[in-house]
Amino acid sequence: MSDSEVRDDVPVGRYLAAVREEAGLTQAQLAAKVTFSSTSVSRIESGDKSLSAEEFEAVLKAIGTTKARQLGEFVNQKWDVLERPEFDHPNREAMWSANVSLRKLRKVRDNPKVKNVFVRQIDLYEKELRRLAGFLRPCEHRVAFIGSIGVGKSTAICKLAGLLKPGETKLEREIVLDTGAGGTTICQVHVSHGSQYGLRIEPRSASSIRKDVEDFAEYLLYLTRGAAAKAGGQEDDSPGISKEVDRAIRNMSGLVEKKHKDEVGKWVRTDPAREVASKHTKVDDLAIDILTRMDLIRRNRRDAWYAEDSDSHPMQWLQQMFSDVNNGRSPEFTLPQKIEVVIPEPVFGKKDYCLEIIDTRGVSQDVYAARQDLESHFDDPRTLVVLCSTFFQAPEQTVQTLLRRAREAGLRDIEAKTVVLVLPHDDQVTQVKDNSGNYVESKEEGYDLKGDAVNLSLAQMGLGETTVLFFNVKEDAPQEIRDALITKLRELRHIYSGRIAQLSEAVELVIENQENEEVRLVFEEVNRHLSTWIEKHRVLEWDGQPVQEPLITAINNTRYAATVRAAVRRHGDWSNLDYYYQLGVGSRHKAVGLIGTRVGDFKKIVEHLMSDDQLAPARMYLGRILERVENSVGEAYKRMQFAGREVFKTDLQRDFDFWNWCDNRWGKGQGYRSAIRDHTAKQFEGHYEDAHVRIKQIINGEWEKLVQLLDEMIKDGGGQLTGSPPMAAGN
Ligand SMILES: Nc1nc2c(ncn2[C@@H]2O[C@H](COP(=O)(O)OP(=O)(O)OP(=O)(O)O)[C@@H](O)[C@H]2O)c(=O)[nH]1
Ligand SMILES: [Mg+2]
Repeated sequence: MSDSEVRDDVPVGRYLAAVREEAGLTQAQLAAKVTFSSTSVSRIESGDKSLSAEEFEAVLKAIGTTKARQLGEFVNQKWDVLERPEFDHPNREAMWSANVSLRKLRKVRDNPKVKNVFVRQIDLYEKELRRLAGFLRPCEHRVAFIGSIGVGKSTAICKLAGLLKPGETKLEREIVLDTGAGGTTICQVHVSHGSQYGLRIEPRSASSIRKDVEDFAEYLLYLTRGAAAKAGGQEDDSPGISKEVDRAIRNMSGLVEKKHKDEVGKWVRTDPAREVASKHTKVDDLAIDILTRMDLIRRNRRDAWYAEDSDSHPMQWLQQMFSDVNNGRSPEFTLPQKIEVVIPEPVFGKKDYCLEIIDTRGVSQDVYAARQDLESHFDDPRTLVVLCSTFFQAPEQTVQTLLRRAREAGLRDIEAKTVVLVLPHDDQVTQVKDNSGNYVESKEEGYDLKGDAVNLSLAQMGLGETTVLFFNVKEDAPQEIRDALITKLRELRHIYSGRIAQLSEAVELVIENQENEEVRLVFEEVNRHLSTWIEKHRVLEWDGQPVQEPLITAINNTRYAATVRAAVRRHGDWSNLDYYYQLGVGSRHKAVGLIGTRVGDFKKIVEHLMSDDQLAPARMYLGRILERVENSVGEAYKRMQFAGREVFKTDLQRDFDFWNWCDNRWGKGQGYRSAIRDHTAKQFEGHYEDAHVRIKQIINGEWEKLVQLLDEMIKDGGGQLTGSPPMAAGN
């Protein structure tokens, strides 16, 4: 190190303070070890005083820990390709390794003697290194809790995130988020770290609220007409909208059911909503009446923040505020589509990660679990999915459906990003019996036995590596679950740093072999094999399931006709039964069937080549090709899903004949759900020719893109075909 000042682009003082604290030294103790005063140490740490390189070295030596040595190395590192991360970045070493490898690649590229076959490898490795480092750089992650209504998601989240009102002994009074008998959380709730306690909402659109109110109104009219309506053909007594929304509309419009004692002391219930309904005959008129009572214009508040001088405890304030918003009881807030709960401490107490916990609206038995707001979490590579299950049924149906669907969607790394969280209540675990029919003797034994059963079910789905955790909120230490979730996130990130390590190894091989003629010939042979395969498979063979399959399944798995009716009222655009989302999924399934099968074939060829000892020098390279292809396929599936949704939306949403038919079918006798299901299936067979053609074109286009990617990686001259400049950033 020279005697110049320590680099000023690194907050050395802040890092030194952390390293000193970790070593258990006070500023005075450190000062005593070097020739500084305590004040100087303090000024260095706050960044007010700069250090010479010698002084810095002396301070690090005085601290004397491994961390101090690492800090010295870190400050001297030349981050010339990637941006320098923070010293406490959890994957700093992997990122450094990426930086070094990228630098080396740059140098190899500058060698005029390097042959084409190596240039293409350089391109591939560069793109992959940048992609992986790009994933690792941010430490933001989401942890999404998903499961059936009433399994205890909100309760578990509050226990884990410390959202607890002090001084309460009863569980439901202690929990800050709204909890109840099921059907409680009205929309997705995000818990994140901010400057103060508060709450922000994203409002639902006026038109979607109106649709909900129309459903509610139709249901009320049915109730007030009673038997007459039944004769007209309504086949069940579900309101269509969810329980959570029903409750909020009643609160917002002041039409809450009341309970009082009659003259003889018997409890009777009156429903003012029915009284209002009895004054109307038309759904529209009643809906407008209710909407007027809801006074949406006045409900324009979007956030609320805890006042420091408030008399109440922040948790008590948050609990009240959240409950008011979640139930539609606050006159200033409208129906939310998302609630953000902000707390002034890092979530889970983690400073090196920035976590956001997502509570989701429970999956009701009335509808199919395959909702976009839930499944989208699987597609986000940064989100950990926590599938919550009751104890006795673990892994319950909702969990299984979502996992099966994630597999069908062609997702990689499902096990790496999913946790099954089993939530035993009270003494449920003691009711487990072992193989000989005896009750278990301890909680651990109960968890073990149940864990085996859950693991077996998951293994039968081909997902045996999924983490299974047990959490009894009344007994088990939240810290253990927090730690397990963080470990899972670490492992998820570790997959990426592991891939960087493999790439770094591959880079070393390129450097070693760049002028080696023998190795070049091996690569050329490998590429010849792969090229032959590509030539044979340039065009996709068309067949497979119809795109409407998941939609038909979703209609079929809906319990009440009123739910299907509610989707029809919205021309298919409804979160509980979303026609377009399911058609997007259907299009994705088609891509998985066609492209996925092809890629599976390709993988076999690559693995075969990798097992050939004569081609050993190309193993690393082949592995990287596979990795790149698999990642690109995953991206293609996501694009396909999005495109499928949009393509059908254009045609189907405007198909007024179709929707009119579905609308008119309501009230004309039993079997509404199957009638709509069959009519929908038939409609897709004979209509939307353009949309079907478009889907085919898009899937073919995605395959062409993948083939082009392979060409670029493998074929002679492919590198030039891309037209991309050397060292293009990202992928
Ligand atoms: N006895 C007992 N009750 C529990 C436990 N965990 C949750 N509960 C209760 O179960 C009910 C449902 O819990 P919630 O946390 O509201 O469940 P949820 O999954 O968020 O429900 P939704 O928001 O409706 O999907 C509440 O009444 C909780 O108080 C537990 O470990 N023991
Ligand atoms: Mg909840």
